[in-house]
Amino acid sequence: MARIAICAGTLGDSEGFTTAGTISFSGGEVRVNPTTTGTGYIGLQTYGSTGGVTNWAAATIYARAYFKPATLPASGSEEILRVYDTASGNKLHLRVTSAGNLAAYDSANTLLATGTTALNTSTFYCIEVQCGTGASASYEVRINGATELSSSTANLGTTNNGFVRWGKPTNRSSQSVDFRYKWLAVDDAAWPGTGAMAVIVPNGNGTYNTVASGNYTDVDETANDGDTSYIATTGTVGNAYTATLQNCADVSISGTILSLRRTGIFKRDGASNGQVKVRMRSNSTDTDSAAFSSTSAYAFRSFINETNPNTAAAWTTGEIDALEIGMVNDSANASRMTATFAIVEDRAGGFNPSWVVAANLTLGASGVLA
Ligand SMILES: [Ca+2]
Ligand SMILES: [Ca+2]
Ligand SMILES: [Ca+2]
Repeated sequence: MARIAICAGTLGDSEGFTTAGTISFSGGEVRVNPTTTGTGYIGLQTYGSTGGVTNWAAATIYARAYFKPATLPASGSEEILRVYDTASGNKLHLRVTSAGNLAAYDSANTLLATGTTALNTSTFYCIEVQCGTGASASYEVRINGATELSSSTANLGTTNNGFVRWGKPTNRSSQSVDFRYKWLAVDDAAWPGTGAMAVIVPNGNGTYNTVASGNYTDVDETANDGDTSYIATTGTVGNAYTATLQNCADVSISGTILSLRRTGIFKRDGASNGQVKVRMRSNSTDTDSAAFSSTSAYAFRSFINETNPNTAAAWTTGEIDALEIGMVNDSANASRMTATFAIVEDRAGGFNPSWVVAANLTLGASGVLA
């Protein structure tokens, strides 16, 4: 295994993941800014065999986010990440103190250690956290690739990792904070390292276009618009739709491709549940997901590929430029797709996390100043 979740944080919504409390998505960032005792978070899980979000069950996970503490707690410390087991029990959490230092706590919420690096309120840092399993197990926290905190004898609980929440999941010191996140990744085999993400959206109708209504302009928005615009299938099994997508150069993707997540957002078209598959077309070969039901509410379906399933080798930017994604109808009942897109993660993206971004500038989708 490898990448088990990625979230660009730039689409304008939660990209299918669970959120709670004070959280918003704009300007290419995930913003968690609860006041005083308030909380807020985005929870990252993985995508099951039919693309729905579900807990993982990994003995060790490596979670990464680019993190900027725009407002630190005025006193004490507040959580910025919590790792949960498969039964929603505590494993490990990370706080930032009023001085900008990271502090790690074990499954009993007991302080393990406080770091010495002071995080600046105007800088994005690549924060990575390894969390193992066991009453005496390994954890490590890295800032921009350098070890900040670690132990091989931490009490991280005996139940495997289930999910993580970035943000302030629990109130600790009753302090207002303003935390910014982007480019969230979780891996179950290795440190994610640096990685920028960009989103490519439909820009034309592709190879397949046997639908009842709609075209690529109805599925090209980032924050999905529900029933305002959508593609509706016919009730014929095997009828399909694929869209062409923006090219890598359009969104500043270059170099080594680490992963590609393809997502569609589906519901039924009518009173009866339908059944659909997500289709991806690369090098004139179709890769279809397992079939899943479309129901009365829109649901995200996502699949991650670190390699191109057509070649079993790393993605090339040329292959991504020629990629098509869409859906296959697999039922006598019709279904709707309101949006589809792919999130592409590359190694560098031209982004140096040590850059200080001036207050009047913002970072674009791949970390280029916009
Ligand atoms: Ca549109
Ligand atoms: Ca293209
Ligand atoms: Ca739409």
